[in-house]
This record gives sequence, structure tokens and C-alpha cells, in this order.
Amino acid sequence: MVLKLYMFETCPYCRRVIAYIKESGRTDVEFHDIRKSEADRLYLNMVGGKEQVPCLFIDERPLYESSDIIEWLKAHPQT
Ligand SMILES: N[C@@H](CCC(=O)N[C@@H](CS)C(=O)NCC(=O)O)C(=O)O
Repeated sequence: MVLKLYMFETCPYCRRVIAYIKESGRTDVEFHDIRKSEADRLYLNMVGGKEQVPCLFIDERPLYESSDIIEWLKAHPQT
């Protein structure tokens, strides 16, 4: 399963998700900063459908909302 988190550093909702990922010790999430990469920003808009972060792509399927992302990560621990 490919997990990609679209985010930017000063976004408080992103920081919450990133803090959870770090605390839980998981290493299977790629970070994509939309303020640093125009390609990532465009991907989020085109595939996700809106420019809202955080967005976790789960095998190319977008999941928005920090609380939902954290709940999903809790329910699907790294194997
Ligand atoms: N309820 C959302 C809020 C996310 C949010 O407001 N993110 C801001 C950046 S800090 C954003 O992307 N705003 C642009 C937009 O919503 O279109 C969550 O918890 O993830």
C-alpha cells in the first residue's frame, strides 16, 4: 500500500497528523509539501479534487480531514 501525505509545514492540521505519524513511529508515509513542489500542488488539485491539506493518498485514493486521516492510520498500522 502506498501512503502519501500532502501537506505544508505551517498548516496546524498537517502538523497534528505529522506529529501522530512521528509518535507512532511509522515510516511508510511519504511527505509531499505543496508549498515546495508545484507538481505536488497540481496533483493534489487534480487527483484529490481540492487544494486542502492535509490529504492522505491511499493508493491514489484521497482522504481529507486530519481527524479522519489519524483514525485511518490508527486502524491500519504499519506492517
Ligand atoms: N478540517 C480540516 C481543515 C484543514 C484546513 O483548513 N487546512 C487549510 C490549511 S491549514 C487548507 O488547506 N485550507 C484551504 C482549503 O480548505 O481549501 C482538517 O482538519 O484537516
